[in-house]
Amino acid sequence: MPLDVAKDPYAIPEYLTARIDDLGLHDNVRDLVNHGYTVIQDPVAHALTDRVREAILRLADDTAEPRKGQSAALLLGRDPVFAEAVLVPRLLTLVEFLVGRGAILSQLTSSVRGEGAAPLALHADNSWFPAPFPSWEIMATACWVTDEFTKEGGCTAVVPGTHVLKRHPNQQECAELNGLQPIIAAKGSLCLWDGSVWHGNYPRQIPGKRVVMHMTYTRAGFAPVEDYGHLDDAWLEGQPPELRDLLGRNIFLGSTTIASGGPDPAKLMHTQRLARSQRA
Ligand SMILES: O=C(O)CCC(=O)C(=O)O
Ligand SMILES: [Fe+2]
Repeated sequence: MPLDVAKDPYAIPEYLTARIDDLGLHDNVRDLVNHGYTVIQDPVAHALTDRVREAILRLADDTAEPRKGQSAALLLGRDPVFAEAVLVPRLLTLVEFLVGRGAILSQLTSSVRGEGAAPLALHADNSWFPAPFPSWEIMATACWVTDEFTKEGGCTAVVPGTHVLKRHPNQQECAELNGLQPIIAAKGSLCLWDGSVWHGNYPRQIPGKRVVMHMTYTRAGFAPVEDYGHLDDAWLEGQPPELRDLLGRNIFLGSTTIASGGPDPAKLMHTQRLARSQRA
């Protein structure tokens, strides 16, 4: 089945063709190529959805202030359902289409949004990379809808087609939100996008809780070659401060803990400053 955009990086690799055929994913591939996102229906995901939602709500209550009740992070291993959830066949196949064979789980976190929750600003998930983004995708993110995605309910919002621009939205684009569309999706849907497409979400205007699991996968090549996790603060004591930088200890990547429910805020701000200074 020919794709509308005939670009080499988007060609389906031979080893994936049979899986994409068998699982009936050609429409999803076409969405990803043409719009930068797609909504996946997988019976395995639908069967797990109630358990995913219950586990997130339970674990979000265990999170310390100020994120208590609003997020639970570092989810894999905290409930058996998550090990099943990261392997949903249709999701993994499309993740592989976007970010290659051997893709690595980068983040498994969640958000709980109640009535009045503020909108999330427009962004591309390639947040820590300068433009132009490479022609191939760095990362893929899926949002697992555990209730229902409606505009009033504060669903994800996307500007379809912006993935081909290969850059971040600028201030004016973030303010104007031209072309922004809601991703309307039923309970149990998986909304998947690449790291380049511009998206955010709508404020929540209705009672109840929007509970979403955020699943990020990245290319195998982005993992460090060597893991220096064993070099602790005691080892770093008295060493030049640049060594801490080189080991990534001052940036937010890897700083999420179960108790905090998200990355270290000071490190996140520091990383944002670093990323902004390298952007055009
Ligand atoms: O919460 C949402 O609707 C979108 C969150 C988001 O931007 C993401 O997971 O990349
Ligand atoms: Fe995002």
